[in-house]
Amino acid sequence: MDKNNDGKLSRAELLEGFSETMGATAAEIEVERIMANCDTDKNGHIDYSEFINATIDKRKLLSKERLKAAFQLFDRVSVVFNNILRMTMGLLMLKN
Ligand SMILES: [Ca+2]
Ligand SMILES: [Ca+2]
Repeated sequence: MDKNNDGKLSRAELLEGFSETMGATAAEIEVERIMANCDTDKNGHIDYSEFINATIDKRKLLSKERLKAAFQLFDRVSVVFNNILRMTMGLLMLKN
């Protein structure tokens, strides 16, 4: 999904990726949600630290079910992000 391999996901890259698996309108909604939740400095890109911060900030608020839903969402975003989230979830499961 990271088409230009700069280690960040732009809004356009996300939209392009999601458009391959769902309708344009649904893709737009998904991307808006991801940008709103993860792009904390609002520069239009999601980088690794923002992704990790979003995951860690929410771990106290999210139930395991919601975490699982977030996991499924990001499962479609990127294999790399997916692996990071798997590790994070593994740590959370151990703590709980
Ligand atoms: Ca990129
Ligand atoms: Ca950003």
